[in-house]
Amino acid sequence: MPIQNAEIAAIFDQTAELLEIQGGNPFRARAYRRAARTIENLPRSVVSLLAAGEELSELPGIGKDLAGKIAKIVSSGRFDVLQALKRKLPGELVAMAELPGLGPKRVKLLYDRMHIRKLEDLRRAAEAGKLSELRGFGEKMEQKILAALSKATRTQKRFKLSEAEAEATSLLDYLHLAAGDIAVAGSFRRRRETVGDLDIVATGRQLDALGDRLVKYESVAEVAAHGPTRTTVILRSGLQVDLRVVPAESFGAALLYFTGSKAHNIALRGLANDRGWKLNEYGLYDGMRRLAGKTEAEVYARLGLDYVPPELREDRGEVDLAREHRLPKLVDTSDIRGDLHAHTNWSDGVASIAEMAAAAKERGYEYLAITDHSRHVTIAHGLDASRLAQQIDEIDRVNETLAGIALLKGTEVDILADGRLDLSNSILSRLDIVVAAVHYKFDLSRKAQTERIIRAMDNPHVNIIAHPTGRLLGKREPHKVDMERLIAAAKERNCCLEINAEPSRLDLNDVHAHAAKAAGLKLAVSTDAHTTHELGYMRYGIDQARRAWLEAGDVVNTRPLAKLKKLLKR
Ligand code: DGT
Ligand code: CA
Ligand code: CA
Repeated sequence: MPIQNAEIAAIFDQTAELLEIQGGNPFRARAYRRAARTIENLPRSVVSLLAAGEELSELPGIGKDLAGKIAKIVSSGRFDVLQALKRKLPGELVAMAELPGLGPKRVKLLYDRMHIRKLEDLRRAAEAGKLSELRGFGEKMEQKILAALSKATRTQKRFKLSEAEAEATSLLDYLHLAAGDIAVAGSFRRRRETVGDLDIVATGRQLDALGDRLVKYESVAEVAAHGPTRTTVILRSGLQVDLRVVPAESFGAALLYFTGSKAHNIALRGLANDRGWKLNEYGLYDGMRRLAGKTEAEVYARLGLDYVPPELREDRGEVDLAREHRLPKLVDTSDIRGDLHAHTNWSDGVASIAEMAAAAKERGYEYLAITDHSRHVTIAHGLDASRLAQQIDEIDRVNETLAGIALLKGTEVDILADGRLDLSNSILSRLDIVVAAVHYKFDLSRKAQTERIIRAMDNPHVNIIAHPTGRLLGKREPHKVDMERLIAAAKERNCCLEINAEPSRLDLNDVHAHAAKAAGLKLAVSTDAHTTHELGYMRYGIDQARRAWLEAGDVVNTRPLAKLKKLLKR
């Protein structure tokens, strides 16, 4: 999913807001707001304008400087000016400005006059009726703020795995100097699609040195607890970090305990109890005698189990299989031989066909499918039959110049509301691969949506259904679909379902993908890359495939090219 115009506009609006809170030159804030409105109202996506080589600086309110900034946001997904502002502003002013009724001006007033810089301080002041002493704050406003605050604390935010990973990587880089062994445990290590907080387990020569270092980390917004073996901080992003420092001989037991899941831990403790032993975060014990604890492998072995990869630790039957030496041999990124869903600057991607090919080759792939959008997704600048025919010729030409990697000619064709496809069979028959997807009319009934997608699969050219539920984590609920029926229909028709690896999609999810495997269906793990960089999303798709118990044999793009081509002939 390339960055949308609305997201760029939101980034600029937030930047303007923080500049206003900071109280600097009002013209800077106004310039960002003006640019935000321009971008919001563009008929085409900024990504496609850039891809077409058009000059953004010619748009109203966007000069050379802002045009450069927009290009950087598109390529990196972040805006360093905004990041810097967030780091600079004290406490929770950013979160405060986002509360309904409180914009940047009022937040600045609260800070300047009453030194309120935390949500908690704001709550106390509102409860004590102190806000109405300020100009522009009435009693009504106080009530509104209190209502918004109680809502904000009720829905605790979960972070996408990719977001948590960005935080974890920098934090571990910073901490490891003071640590012996150190690892992020919890849902992060189990590679769940979203993460509630980061649980870090570490050993160190000097136990308390590590916590002392953590509280000094530059992105820490708040220290919630700080003791000799346990420290909890909240980062500026709102992500909580729990650090536990343990003696080296307990590292494995602590890592096991804090990796969880809780249900998996309980199953393991049951096994220990059956033998009259005790398992906790310090080790495995027979009375006072220590049996294991330095490594996880040691604990599993002592319990008579094969080592269970973290992605499987959900108490979904893995403990029994580990005892019977029957755990699946999980698929790994190194098994992947190619990517079957990628975009170029022919539609809403950023890179050329040749650039995507080179990047795929660099990843060691044998093949890459070029699957640009069809016409129906007008915002994505989709291809009609005649442009697709041109692209087919172009891919043939590029293929002749390539060594060591093959481009597959494909499309991500829209599934129309009634299940027909947005391209005719005469052009589809010229392609190596057809990926079909729903991009609109998400609100059909469960029955109608299911039948719409099955009808698309009735077309024998269709190989893969992309992102089958259409969800966007934290943004859009999955559309209603009878997954069991969809899986059975795909199996009957020799069609595949996709695990879309884009970090906010991860669609199918782990549970659905597991059901697909159980039904004997093959899956494609694909990135949906819109830039060369996004080909790297593959590992998030593999994380979910592993959580779904998939082995290399369950994933079509682990096949060598010749075998894959046979599979693609329905
Ligand atoms: P999250 O943070 O909501 O994404 O999910 P987790 O799994 O990281 O959960 P968290 O952070 O509350 O706890 C980390 C691990 O610590 C959890 O996976 C298992 C372990 N744990 C926490 N509380 C308990 C408990 O009461 N009993 C047991 N057996 N383990 C626990
Ligand atoms: Ca956690
Ligand atoms: Ca935790």
